[in-house]
Amino acid sequence: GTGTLNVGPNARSPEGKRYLSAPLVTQIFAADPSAHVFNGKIYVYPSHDVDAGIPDDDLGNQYAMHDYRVLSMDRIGGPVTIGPVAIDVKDIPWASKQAWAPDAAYENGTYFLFMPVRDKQGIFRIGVATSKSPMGPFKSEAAPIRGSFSIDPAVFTDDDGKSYMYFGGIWGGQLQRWAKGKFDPNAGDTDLRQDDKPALAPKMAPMTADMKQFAAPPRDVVITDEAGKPILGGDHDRRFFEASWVFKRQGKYYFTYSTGDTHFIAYAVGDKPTGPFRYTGRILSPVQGWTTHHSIIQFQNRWYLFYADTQLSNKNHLRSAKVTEMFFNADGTIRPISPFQD
Ligand code: FUB
Repeated sequence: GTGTLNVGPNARSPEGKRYLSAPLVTQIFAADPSAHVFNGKIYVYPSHDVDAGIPDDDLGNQYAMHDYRVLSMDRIGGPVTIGPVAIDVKDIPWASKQAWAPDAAYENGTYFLFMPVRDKQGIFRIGVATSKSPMGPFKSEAAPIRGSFSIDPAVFTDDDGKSYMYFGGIWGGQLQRWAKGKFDPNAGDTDLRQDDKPALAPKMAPMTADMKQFAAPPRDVVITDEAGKPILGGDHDRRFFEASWVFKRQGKYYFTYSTGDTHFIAYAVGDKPTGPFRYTGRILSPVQGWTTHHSIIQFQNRWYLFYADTQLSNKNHLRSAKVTEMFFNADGTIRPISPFQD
């Protein structure tokens, strides 16, 4: 019951800090919140965290989620509806386990759920499921997206109607095993271990008009430093780890992501959806818990950051989605957010 949860006005982090925001819901654990505005309403597509009793490791085996549920709300701060199971891994014909951070999109009367899940060989692939309702239930395609791999899909639709999927994650997300173009199970559990070489890049691919396949092979999303040089693998404060999210504001494209083992949400800015993107700064300092994974939406002329922490559980794999307003400076930079009040 919620009686044992660390929630309410007296809630404090293990370091005694007050939280910036309260969990959106306390009845279930919900992480990696991908928020969207459909028909004037906010829908959040999170991972649905459960406790499988698996100890923490660097590959994230403790993140053993097996279904998705959708959250919805009419306004920020209003009541949140928790949808029923939108799709279960057992109803994804190609999948085996670990239903990780999803995303969603709407196109031409259909809602799409994009799902990174391990296939029967244990390799992460990205699948698509469809519904006529934003809450689901969603019906899976028979096979994952051809040429898809790794985790954390984020679909961005540009003003011209073209959609792109950004994806990838190192360590448990397996991106390092694809560095040579095909899956290498011996490529290690973390990264390339080449700290003075460009870091592993997130990937992007344009989507077909039916949103079910890549229209071209995935290519690197290049993130550069101030001098235009690729961020290096050893630069753990700035290099891409996982959790891509792209939005557009005043003609600029913001590629936002998690730095993983340094626990920042960072951003890089570019002039085209294909990049390159120049590292610009941090959006969110470390939350309580190991992972940090967010989304950003504009709703009724304000910008909001959705994120997650372990306020309710103090366990890395039992996370709670939260939201806070996000502000821009006149030069387009984002005012950094702390997830704590003091
Ligand atoms: O929630 C499982 C995985 O952990 C996600 O896919 C990553 O982004 C990280 O949050």
